[in-house]
Amino acid sequence: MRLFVSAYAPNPRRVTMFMAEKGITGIERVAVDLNAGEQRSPDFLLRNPMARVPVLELDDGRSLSETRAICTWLEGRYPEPNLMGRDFEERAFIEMADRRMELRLMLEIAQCVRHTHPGLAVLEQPQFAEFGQAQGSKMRATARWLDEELGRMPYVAGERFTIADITAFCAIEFARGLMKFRPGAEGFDKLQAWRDRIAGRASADRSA
Ligand SMILES: N[C@@H](CCC(=O)N[C@@H](CS)C(=O)NCC(=O)O)C(=O)O
Repeated sequence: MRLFVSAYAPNPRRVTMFMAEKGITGIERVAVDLNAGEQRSPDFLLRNPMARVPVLELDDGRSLSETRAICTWLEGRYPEPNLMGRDFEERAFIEMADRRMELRLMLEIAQCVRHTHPGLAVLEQPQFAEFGQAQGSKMRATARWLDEELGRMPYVAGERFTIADITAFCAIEFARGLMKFRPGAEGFDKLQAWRDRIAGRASADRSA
């Protein structure tokens, strides 16, 4: 198997952190240079016509993309430790939390950065700065809500560490770099404390 990734990109990081939590080793990593447009090369488009990383190439040659789908596959192949739910009910609640993190927090951060940061102009054309700034405000509203949630429970989906924490953490870390977002500096103390706790996990180490 091979995993197509890109340095500093948050979605591939979700998969590599998920793998580190499970202690999965032996999957070769192939670096895709997004700034050079390698994700739009004919070869790569055969793997993922959406021109995005991550992509997991399976042993039978098929390519699986979409971060959550890759994690679902890995969870099935390497069930322990469980990160996506043990029964249908737990799976549903974890999916709810994870999709909120992906479709709100991560997407708002990605849209903000892609439309406001000069370094992302190579990936996003045209850039709409006003739209990007509005996404930044929406992200802060989501962060405020998450901060309150984390006052009631220790992890994003409840009482234990799950894929939803990985999605949220990778989003926040991306915002930390490119939006200079520090939850504590904006009054989100519980979000900051959660972030610092997750950052202490071995899987949060980029080289993991
Ligand atoms: N929905 C996709 C999103 C993947 C995605 O947006 N990947 C970014 C890197 S984090 C990418 O490949 N960007 C390349 C581009 O915009 O051309 C997933 O969940 O994997």
